[in-house]
Amino acid sequence: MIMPKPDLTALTGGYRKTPVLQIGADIYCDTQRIARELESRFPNFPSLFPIESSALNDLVAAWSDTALFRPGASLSMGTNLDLPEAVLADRFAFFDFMDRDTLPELLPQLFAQFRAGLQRIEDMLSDQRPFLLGELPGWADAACFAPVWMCRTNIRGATDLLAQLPLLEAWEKRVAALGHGEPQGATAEQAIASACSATSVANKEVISDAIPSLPAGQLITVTPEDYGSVPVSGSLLRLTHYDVALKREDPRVGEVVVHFPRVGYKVEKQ
Ligand SMILES: N[C@@H](CCC(=O)N[C@@H](CS)C(=O)NCC(=O)O)C(=O)O
Repeated sequence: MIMPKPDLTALTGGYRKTPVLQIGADIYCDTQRIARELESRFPNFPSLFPIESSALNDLVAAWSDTALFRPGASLSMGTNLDLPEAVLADRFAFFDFMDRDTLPELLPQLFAQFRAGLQRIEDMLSDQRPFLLGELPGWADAACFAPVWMCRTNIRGATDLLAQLPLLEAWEKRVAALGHGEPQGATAEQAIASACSATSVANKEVISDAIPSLPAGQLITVTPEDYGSVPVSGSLLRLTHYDVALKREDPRVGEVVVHFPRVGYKVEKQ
């Protein structure tokens, strides 16, 4: 739950956020990148990006990951200051947009911001559509469900906010009813063994109009622009307007390719 996360960072090269997707020797960081990978690997499952709302799904998810998540995460911390000190210290160091000393006095403003964000979800559903972008559930629903779940389970005193939003609550039930499939657990040792025995399936592609302009094989770092900004180093394998990927070696996991979204990440020459 807290740093250090030696098994995770052996795979990612330092990225420590939750969640990360691993398939063999390919490691996908950030839900934005994970969703697109699942979409391309499992085309026979119902799409996360229905054709009529494909790019909008990314935009709504980006809003949820910033304007909705930030006050939500701040409230999760600020209404739970009796958590174990090790967890508080880890999260306050990680979420550098919150200040431990001023958080208690900011709670009313954070509740206001979070409530205003929830209202946008209610408004998206105002024409009685079942899901945020239309008839079909998509990535926008999954992404917005997360802060609502956070509200229901972590933020003290916030379930009253949800009770004021009937369309949101009905939508929340529909999304929850989609379920979680049939998950099977794996240990960290199994994950590492799977990386060791697999070879990456990533395609090399560095586009000619990439910014910055870099050759494949260049030693680079990729760093989240927002918080948890640990740089990951390796040699450039992919750079497009959608994603960036680097190849790296680790004594425990062998050669792996670590993938990130392009939006929200810094790519720099080492
Ligand atoms: N933009 C990232 C945000 C990820 C994020 O902030 N995750 C939080 C949990 S909600 C986290 O990593 N918390 C600290 C931890 O799990 O160590 C994504 O969409 O995956």
